[in-house]
Amino acid sequence: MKEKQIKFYITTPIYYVNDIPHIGHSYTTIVADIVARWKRLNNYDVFFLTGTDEHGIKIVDTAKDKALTPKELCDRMSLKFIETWKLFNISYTDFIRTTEYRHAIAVEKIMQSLFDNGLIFKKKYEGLYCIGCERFYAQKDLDENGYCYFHKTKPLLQSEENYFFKLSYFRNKLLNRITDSTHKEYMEIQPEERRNEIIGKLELGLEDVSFSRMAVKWGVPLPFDKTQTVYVWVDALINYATGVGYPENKYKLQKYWPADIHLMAKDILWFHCVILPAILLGVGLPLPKKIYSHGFFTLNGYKMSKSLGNIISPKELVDKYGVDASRYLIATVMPFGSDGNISWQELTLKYNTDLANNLGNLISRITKMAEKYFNLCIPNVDFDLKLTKNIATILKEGFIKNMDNMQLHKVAEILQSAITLVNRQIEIDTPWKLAKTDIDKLAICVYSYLQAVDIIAMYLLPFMPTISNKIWLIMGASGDINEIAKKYFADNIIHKRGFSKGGSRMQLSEILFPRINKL
Ligand code: ME8
Repeated sequence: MKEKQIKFYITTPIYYVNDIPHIGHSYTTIVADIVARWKRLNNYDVFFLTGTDEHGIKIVDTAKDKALTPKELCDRMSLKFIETWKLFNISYTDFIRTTEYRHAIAVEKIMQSLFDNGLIFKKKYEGLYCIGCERFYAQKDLDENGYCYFHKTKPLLQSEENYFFKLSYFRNKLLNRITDSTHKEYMEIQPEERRNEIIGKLELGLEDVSFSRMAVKWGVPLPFDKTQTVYVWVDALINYATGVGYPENKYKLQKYWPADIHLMAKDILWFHCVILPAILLGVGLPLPKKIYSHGFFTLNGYKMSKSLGNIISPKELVDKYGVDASRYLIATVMPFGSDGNISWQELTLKYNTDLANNLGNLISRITKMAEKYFNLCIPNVDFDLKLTKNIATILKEGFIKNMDNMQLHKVAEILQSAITLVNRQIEIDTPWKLAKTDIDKLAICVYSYLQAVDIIAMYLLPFMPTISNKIWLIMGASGDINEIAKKYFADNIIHKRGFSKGGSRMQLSEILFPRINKL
């Protein structure tokens, strides 16, 4: 009987189309992809949603600057995100655009429900608005010169009559869901220090927020007052429900809702931990299970963004390191949760150390040995299980412990230690001496290295989907690596005959990770 799959719903933010995709956006999306792939390999029914945020004043202004209509800008720029995710081999289930019809229906339905539930009221409002963030700020939230911390620009005074959401009504409920881990709808926020910041702010009190705009025409009109459009952030947050079928596809919604993980950087945590859950409470939808925020990639201490002109483009990165290596480097170069100042030197150093010198070198040594002593034919012997079992244990424990917490830099360390272990075993065995004294023992050694590398390749799959498959073929392993890995992760049995079968042929390979000499 087929085992029932557990669902796993993971999301990235939907990115604004005023900016071109850079490695900041790529970081979140690649991390989400690695986790999604890992979950699929562990037999979860994964729904992975990403997309673009296409309404609001920022988009209108950018389109005007480029002499385009907002729709033309959105079509062009959302395509750039789709192309970038294709470049990085991102395995999303759906790509949502907030200008799609299905999304307008969802936004209208939610706004109408909030209105019908008595949670929306009209009020005149005056405040300081940062267009970069698309939000109002109190003076105390700005720096000493009155500038936004994220965009280094001065928010402008805006005043209009808007529809407000009774956010204050949800303060205690939210605090309860965030702090009481025994609550059946407990919402976990990570990392801990960000969670504490959110709790601290909630404890100070919550003010009602404006949920509509009179002056912004590029948005979804309010169903109960067509002269105003829905505030872009509310429109954006609803994408997570639209993506899994809200409101019409009840089956899909029931299957995947709520999200198991909403992933993002710290800049937009408040919206996800406070505004989104309050909307969901207001319409009676369950709250997300986990909200994970990571740090910023910074260049010269500033968050990377097009407006600051300090971006590294995905194409530059892939041209230099290749697709799979770029995925690995971006996802593991900084600890998840902290900020990381990034440089080409640092990336190249990590590429040379982890990939060219450790993994690449291991594959090349084993293939050379197999070619020289066995003409690339896998020896037909029983292998020594000790090395393989060690590798399997290190990897299994490391992945289980760190993958669900997104600690991908730790997972990378564990992968590297497993690779180092095989490299070290080769030094201990001294195959070049055995070739002269004990060819049977050499056969057992080489066969053991192959089995160990097969297991490493399976664990590398979420990070390097193409190169793992290549390594699998080089090692002469047969069958679809993805299917075999699924079975292996489920029962965790290393059979004495292994994955690379005795008598099969290995393949010679090009150098997988050519060393880069210029830092
Ligand atoms: O905020 N370092 O969109 P956005 C790390 N549309 N991550 C970065 C980054 C950097 N330098 N720059 C961007 C929005 N990111 C809204 C979201 S969701 C309902 C609406 C990533 O285009 C990171 O995930 O400004 C951050 O949270 C997101 O891009 C912001 O993307």
